[in-house]
Amino acid sequence: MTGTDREWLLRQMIRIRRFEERCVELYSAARIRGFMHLYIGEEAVATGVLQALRPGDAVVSTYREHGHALAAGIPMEAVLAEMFWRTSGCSGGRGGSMHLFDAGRRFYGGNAIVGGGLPVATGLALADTMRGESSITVCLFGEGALAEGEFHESLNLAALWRLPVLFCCENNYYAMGTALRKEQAQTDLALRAASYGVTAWPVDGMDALTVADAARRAVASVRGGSGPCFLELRTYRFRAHSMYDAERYREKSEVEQWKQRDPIPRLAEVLREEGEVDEARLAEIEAEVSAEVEAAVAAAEAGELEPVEQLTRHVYTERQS
Ligand SMILES: Cc1ncc(C[n+]2csc(CCOP(=O)(O)OP(=O)(O)O)c2C)c(N)n1
Ligand SMILES: [Mg+2]
Repeated sequence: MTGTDREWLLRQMIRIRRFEERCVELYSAARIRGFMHLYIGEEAVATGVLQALRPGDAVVSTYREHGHALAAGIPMEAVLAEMFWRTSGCSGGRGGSMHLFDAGRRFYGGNAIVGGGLPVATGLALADTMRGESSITVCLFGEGALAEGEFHESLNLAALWRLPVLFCCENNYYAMGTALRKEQAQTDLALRAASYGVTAWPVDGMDALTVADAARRAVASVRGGSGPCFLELRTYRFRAHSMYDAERYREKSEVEQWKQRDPIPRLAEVLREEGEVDEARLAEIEAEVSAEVEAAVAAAEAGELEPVEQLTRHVYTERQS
């Protein structure tokens, strides 16, 4: 990777982190309401995976998708406006935090259903193949999805039909309060994917450079027609499952240990050591990101709510006159 690419990774991770830290404040002030799931700690996955894509590739995500949406290029203003339910939001204010969507960028959500994205991604890849397109589909999901039938159906069909899907499992070791080790006998998730004939391997999901390398290799293989790949990205969420969670299922010391592997200072340190950024450059990036976040807040605050008369739009087919 060139120095510019590596700085891009760092900048994206900082954008996601600062954005969500601001979202916590806005949530506490009741400016954002409803469910909200933070990605803090997992930023190396979204940035490392999505940098490997080309325009025209599709992305399917989960309810923990602010980072995926930002790294996929959806403007921060459109993401935050969506969380404020404004018409200027990327889903027209009808989706909120869990349903960020941007068909133009081929970002197909944001999905509240655990495992719900896997068949969507498999179907998108099938459609692209039938149309003769060279695009691929990346599907991001938590390790909780492996307990769903959709995981097994999707991996089987994608492998059987050699579809261009990159399955990216964000293994943060917990599905709400359920620890992976208490739920599954086989916790080597790449092995489980491999049993379907899918090329699969585990990746250190706390290191953006490692994720980026793995994603590039996997994307090249998928685009080259070798069928689907599966990456088990081992990561950790530093915050609660959602905004309401007493976190009684894990020790504080475990969280602290994982924080030692925070992907942002880790990459900043590498770039500093190799002379690609210095303190002044880091401060500049932070200042630019802070200005971007504040501009997004101001734009979201100023955005309009959809008039009540239009609430049934997109629910029923509109009568053609
Ligand atoms: C089909 C289905 N079952 C249960 C739920 C409730 N639920 C919401 S999030 C979640 C945990 C999923 O964990 P994981 O897939 O590991 O993703 P993470 O939240 O860790 O990113 C569950 C069980 C749901 N949304 N959908
Ligand atoms: Mg999980």
